[in-house]
Amino acid sequence: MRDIKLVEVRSELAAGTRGASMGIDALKVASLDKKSDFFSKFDPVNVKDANDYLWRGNEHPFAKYIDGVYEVIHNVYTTIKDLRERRKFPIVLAGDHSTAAGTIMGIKAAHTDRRLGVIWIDAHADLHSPYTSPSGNMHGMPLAICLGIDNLEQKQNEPLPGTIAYWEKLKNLGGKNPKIIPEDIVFIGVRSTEEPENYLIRHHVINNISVAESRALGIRNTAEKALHLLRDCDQIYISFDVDSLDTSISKGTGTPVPDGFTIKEAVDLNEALIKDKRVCAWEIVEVNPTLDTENAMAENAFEVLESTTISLIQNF
Ligand code: HAR
Ligand code: MN
Ligand code: MN
Ligand code: MN
Repeated sequence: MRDIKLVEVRSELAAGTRGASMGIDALKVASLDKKSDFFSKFDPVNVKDANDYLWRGNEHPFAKYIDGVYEVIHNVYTTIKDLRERRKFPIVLAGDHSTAAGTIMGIKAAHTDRRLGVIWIDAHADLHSPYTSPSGNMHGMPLAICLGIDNLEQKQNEPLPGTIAYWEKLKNLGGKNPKIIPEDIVFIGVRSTEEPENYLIRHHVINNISVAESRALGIRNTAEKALHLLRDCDQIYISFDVDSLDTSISKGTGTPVPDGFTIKEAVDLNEALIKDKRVCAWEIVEVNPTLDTENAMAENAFEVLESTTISLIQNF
């Protein structure tokens, strides 16, 4: 029996549009509207956010609010490390996706000897550094933080010395760098990347199972393929960014991208993936109800959250 712990992180600073910190509460509203008792079953841990930085102004154009983002990632890291040391299974509900860096650091720090694989279900590759980011939004950077990759070969920006100091601190948070290696990442549904990311994907041969390939394979075989690609890993973390879903489903996320997964595909995919006994944490991010109509994205995302959790409980 898995000992599930819900972790709530109202992260906000690393997205380009405001409102992702309300995503968790939108999921709760969705659960009530659907008359689900899901949230009554868990006593969540709340990770402290740093959203007050929004009122202090941003001093880091190529890594916006990196001082506040650092605090939140640090808080997520210590929370997840503690939970994994106590053999809990974290289900992380977060706002912006930068928190995934803290989740990865925490999992790794709790069991440094275990090789960690990452299944990243997202429209984006989130492989930028302050040297390459087109937006300076740090939700596009969590995998680069954990890989310890600056990608200076593809340098576009000249970050300020103060920004670089924070970036170095971030990469070194949570023990020895890197926490993961490129071959232990499997992207699913990535379809909106910039050239500096494409360079890394090519150079390190990072696997991406596209939406089209998933459909050709069938969702079950897609899950099997992803898990097989990580056959040398001892533990696996799944990160589900709701912008992996198709834009037809909802506008309620900061950076929607066309040609994504249907809800049924996302449900089937996550249900299948979480049955692998090496999976040790699951995360859902980037619901933004302020961009939405009638909470549609949260209602859809809640279906994925609930069905994935039930699959986890039923399988163990
Ligand atoms: N790659 C773009 C950037 O860095 C878009 C970032 C991504 N948005 C996310 N991450 N939601 O998955 O600006
Ligand atoms: Mn993302
Ligand atoms: Mn995304
Ligand atoms: Mn290499």
